[in-house]
Amino acid sequence: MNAENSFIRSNKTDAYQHHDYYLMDELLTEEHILIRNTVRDWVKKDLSPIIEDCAQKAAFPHHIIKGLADAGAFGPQLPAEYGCGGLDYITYGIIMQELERCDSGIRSTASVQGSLVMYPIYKFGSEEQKHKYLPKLAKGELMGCFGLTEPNHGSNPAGMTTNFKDAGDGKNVILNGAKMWISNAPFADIAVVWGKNEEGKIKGIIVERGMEGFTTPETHNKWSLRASATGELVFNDVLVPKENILPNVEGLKGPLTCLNSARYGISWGAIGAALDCYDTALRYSKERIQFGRPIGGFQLQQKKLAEMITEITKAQLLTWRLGVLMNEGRATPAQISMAKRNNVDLALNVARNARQMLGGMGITGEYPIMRHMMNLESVVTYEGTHDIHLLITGMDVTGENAFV
Ligand code: TGC
Ligand code: FAD
Repeated sequence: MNAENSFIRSNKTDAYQHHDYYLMDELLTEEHILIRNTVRDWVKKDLSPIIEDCAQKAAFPHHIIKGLADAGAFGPQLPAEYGCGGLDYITYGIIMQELERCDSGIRSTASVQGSLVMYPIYKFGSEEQKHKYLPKLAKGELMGCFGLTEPNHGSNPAGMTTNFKDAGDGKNVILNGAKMWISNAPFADIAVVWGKNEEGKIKGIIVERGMEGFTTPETHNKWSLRASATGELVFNDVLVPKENILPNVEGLKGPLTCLNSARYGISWGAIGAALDCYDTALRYSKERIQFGRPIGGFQLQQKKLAEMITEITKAQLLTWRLGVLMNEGRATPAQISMAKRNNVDLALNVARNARQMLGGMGITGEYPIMRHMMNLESVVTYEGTHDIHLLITGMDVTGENAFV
């Protein structure tokens, strides 16, 4: 390494600097900024130094769960009376963005816990279920997962075959079936599972680790979200108490309502991954010398950076407005789909261009870009694929349903 090109850094140092091209911070409250700074500081101190190793080893860092809980990452938008944050949707988005600025897999862990496990229990659960589970989930004393996707039913969850029937003992149902691609499954203490009852109606049911016939084999050999644990949920005549059924929802709108909250969080999170790639490429472009000058002085590299910050800024505006609509209870599922699709797509494009800007260094773990890029290949697929969200927007604007 020559002195001119002294840019090579340890991947344990997080030198991220804040980017706010349109002065969006003026639209935030002091509390939003305080929470953002707190989460960012924690990420820089405790998460960034270990994340590359975790991804290389395909290991979820279990020891950070308490830190995530203390940072308020589990259900910040749910009411304080159940031990949750009692904060607004913009705060929730900000926390997801700070986590995904480090790694989409860590944001996934928090999204699943807050939006796909705590939210359905809060929204559709009985008072007993809420008091039993929510305070412990908020503190990270219990971790959860969300089982909707099946081996033969991904984009089309209505076709699910997981089912439960009355056990005939007055107390339990018998659950059978399998879920696939489930984030947090290998270590979750509880699973919110969507299955059909004897009438063929979709219901949510809370399954606890340790119930006989319930197993959670881990999915290996992922090239993406390697710091997040993914697995299956297998139910083989599992006896589950009837009191574990979520009483207050029936039909596909149950799980899809939870996805609205999680997709909203992803729309903020993906901007975090994009910002980290942009920040890395910008800094590199000022330090990497070729043909006797920093590569940031070449027009083709400036074009890449200018387009990155333009798209990031547009996404920041879209997402902030969506947050306001969420707070007012006016955001529609189609608006959320548009933001999820747009922001993940832009983040992938930013990552791909940033990787090119780093040349050969872009493929190494010395920089976070390739990890973000690979992670985003999952984010563009889960919670509804890029194409499914386009069809949701298409249906919304035309009134014609392309899914039937
Ligand atoms: P469709 O007939 O349109 O709707 C069935 C019922 O659901 C209602 N509904 C919604 N309700 C709330 N929010 C939404 N976003 C809703 N979308 C639809 C609808 O009104 C209807 O209600 P009702 O009362 O009339 O019964 O359903 P469809 O079968 O035609 O499917 C529509 C489609 C394709 C858009 C939907 O199924 C879909 O979104 N597919 C994508 C599946 C998906 O996103 N799976 C995600 C799995 S979880 C995950 O990936 C977690 S990753 C976690 C991480 O690590 O971060
Ligand atoms: P398919 O539905 O088989 O789709 C394959 C392709 O066909 C896609 O390109 C899709 O866009 C396209 N396609 C499908 N239908 C149509 C159509 N009507 N028109 C046009 N194109 C169409 N699920 C959970 O329930 N819980 C989780 O915690 C969870 N975590 C995940 C973590 C990871 C790392 C991954 C990769 C997935 C996770 N998922 C989870 C599953 C995820 O939601 C599904 O992978 C996703 O919904 C797509 O389903 P599929 O993989 O079966 O693809």
